[in-house]
Amino acid sequence: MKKQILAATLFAVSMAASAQGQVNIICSVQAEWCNMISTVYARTTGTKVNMALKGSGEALAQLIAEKDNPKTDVWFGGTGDPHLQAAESGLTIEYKSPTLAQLYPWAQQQAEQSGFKTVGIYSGPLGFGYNTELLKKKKLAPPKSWADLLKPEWKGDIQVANPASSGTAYTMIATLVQLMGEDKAFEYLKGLHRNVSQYTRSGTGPIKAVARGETAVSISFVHDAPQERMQGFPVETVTPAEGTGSEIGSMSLIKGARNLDAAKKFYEWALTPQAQTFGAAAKQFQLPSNKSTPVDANVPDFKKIKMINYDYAKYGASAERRRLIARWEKEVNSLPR
Ligand code: S7P
Repeated sequence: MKKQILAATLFAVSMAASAQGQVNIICSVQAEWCNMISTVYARTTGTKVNMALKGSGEALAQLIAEKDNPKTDVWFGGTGDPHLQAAESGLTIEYKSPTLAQLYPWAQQQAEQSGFKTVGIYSGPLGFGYNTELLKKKKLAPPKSWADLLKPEWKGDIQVANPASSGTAYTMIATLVQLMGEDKAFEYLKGLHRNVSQYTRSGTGPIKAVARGETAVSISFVHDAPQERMQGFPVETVTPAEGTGSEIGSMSLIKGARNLDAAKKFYEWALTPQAQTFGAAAKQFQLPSNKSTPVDANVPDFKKIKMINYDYAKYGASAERRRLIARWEKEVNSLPR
């Protein structure tokens, strides 16, 4: 990994002469990765990087709020559905990167179906996190399926994010709807609601709560767990037996960006294999979108997971996303627990 960081640094240094000015980025991956790319990119290109950290749902809300007076140039990372919604709502601009052909088909497809207003930068599957020590204490077996999460033994012991603020939680709803059909999925969500102790604002909150023993189980992206384990927390993950969905973490250029040239340079850099190694270097283990980026051993192996054929176009559409979240608020979140 050290060699890759060096290569990425040298690559960025070689760009230093041409890059100038500043770039305003909303970064929707975890802080360690955001801070690393911000520091390396600023130091090696001479570009001033102003970076704001926000989960995907919150990032979309900010971009909507600043639509008439954009303060952001690039939106880096975060679940793909809100990026597609931003594209559809005219918040982002079309840009066909010359690097597109170097990306995996799922990343290119994300670009094509948005009219090239976003692009895939990583992917990762949804699953469950669990605290091995807490489960041992409670003499409970790890959940293996969506059905298992409805068992009374998990009452008050499951955390998941709130789909109104979290792209991760919206990915869960869209996954369940595709897996079960919409009405059955909502029946399921009502059952799950009885066992949920807390709907967190951000999608990464629940796995951190599991790691720290604040709750037994979370619904999370499985690539968010190894980092917790590396810090010594007793956390493992599993993907549900019935099948699961995944995110296409995305990147978009903002319409009305004040620093468009600098934004495009950052965007191109972020698609290079060298820049994409910073994910794993920051202990974030999504699958990178450039086919030449080395894949860390901690990245979940999609071939071993039962994946649904997630319809990103349908579930990334604004109307569908708004409708499903409103239905969840009305029929699920309003219920007592
Ligand atoms: O970096 C970890 C990760 O799980 O967080 C991203 C995203 O911001 C989550 O957004 P929400 O808080 O809105 O759920 C994911 O894209 C990424 O994999």
